[in-house]
Amino acid sequence: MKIVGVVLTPVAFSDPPLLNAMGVHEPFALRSVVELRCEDGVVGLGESYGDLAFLDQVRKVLPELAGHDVFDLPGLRRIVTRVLGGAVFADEHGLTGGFSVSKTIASVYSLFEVASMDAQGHYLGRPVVDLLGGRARDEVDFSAYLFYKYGSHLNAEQDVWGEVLTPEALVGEAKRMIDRYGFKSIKLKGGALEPDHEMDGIRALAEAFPGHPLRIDPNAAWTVETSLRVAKELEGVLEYLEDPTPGIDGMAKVAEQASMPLATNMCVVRFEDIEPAFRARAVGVVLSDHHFWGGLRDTQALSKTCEAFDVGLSMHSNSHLGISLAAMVHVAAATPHLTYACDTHWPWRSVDVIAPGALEFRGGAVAVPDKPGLGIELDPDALARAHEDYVRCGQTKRDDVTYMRKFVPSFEPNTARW
Ligand code: GKR
Ligand code: MG
Repeated sequence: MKIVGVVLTPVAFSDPPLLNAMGVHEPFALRSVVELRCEDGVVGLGESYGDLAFLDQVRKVLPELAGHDVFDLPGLRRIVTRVLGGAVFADEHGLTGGFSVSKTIASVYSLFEVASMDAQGHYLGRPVVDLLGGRARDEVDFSAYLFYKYGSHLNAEQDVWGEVLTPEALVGEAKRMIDRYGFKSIKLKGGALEPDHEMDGIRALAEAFPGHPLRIDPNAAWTVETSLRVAKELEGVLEYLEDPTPGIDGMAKVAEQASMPLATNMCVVRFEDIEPAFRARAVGVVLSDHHFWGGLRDTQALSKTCEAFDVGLSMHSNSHLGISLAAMVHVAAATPHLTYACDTHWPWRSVDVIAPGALEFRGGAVAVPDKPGLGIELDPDALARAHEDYVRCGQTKRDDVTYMRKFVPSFEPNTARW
């Protein structure tokens, strides 16, 4: 089934002022939506990053896709590799590890692979999970992804979540999220406040939600020494400790003494990172993310590799909309070795580009859609509104650091500062 046209739409959606080691989320998060228009009126959907640097790479590939068969995924990868050559898309937020030629190719390929598989599913009348080998599970567990946050954006009214800078407010945020979505595990984005303050937050969560596995992810904001202190103090409390410190060597030093596994979406972000990281025993859990690991099928390959080395697999997220959530659900359902609840930023967004109802959270899990393809439909009016927001907001990249300096002029990113 041949591609006859491709529409790429950059979109923006409002995002609360969430804190992390690099600063604070800007008023809008950016994404890209791709529609692969195929013969017989079939359309395949994909979603990925919306930074201009990424869109520039994607745009180079678009003219090469006409006439390509959506079932020819190796051919798709060859096109992306040929067109992008030595290009590197460098994200500015730095929260998903370094960028490289192979990661750039994997990221751009992934956008079109997902859309191709959605189109394949529509053509065959089967859900994407079936095209990936079938269901290892009928529903996919997600974790409550908590953030410290400011109460409002600059010059704006307080948002519905309010300010969250204390353990009490953090428990309130978790309660609100768990009441609404039923999450059974909890992840705290750390690296925003002093480590002792964040440990108090974790202890408050452990007390308020007994039996809920807990994780903290400071995005490499801590030194090896601080990471070891946190690991010691939170022994028996954390399910895993995510990216406490930068680099494979630093992670290996922490892993050697920490009692809980270390997880990462920063020091193992490409297949080339696996050998040195696993050899150094730096990580016990890899956070997959089809957006930069080369799509849905490469995510399954990552899972198999982790299984062979007795390393766990979880799933990373960034601010995203429903097309990405659908893709995450299908690949997670088709991946037997996925040993932890997946991350999602879903609760933080308030609009979407897909028609409502296809993806619902019950008991913290999303049932795998039965309908063909990803099982979702684009809402053209919502897409148009999100594109207008993209044009109106004027943001062209994610830049948490510069925005943070409007709140705290002397702010410096926290990477390994504590
Ligand atoms: O949304 O601020 C955020 C997160 O910090 C995100 O950008 C990270 O990539 O969630 C991610 C993570 O697990 O590191
Ligand atoms: Mg992380």
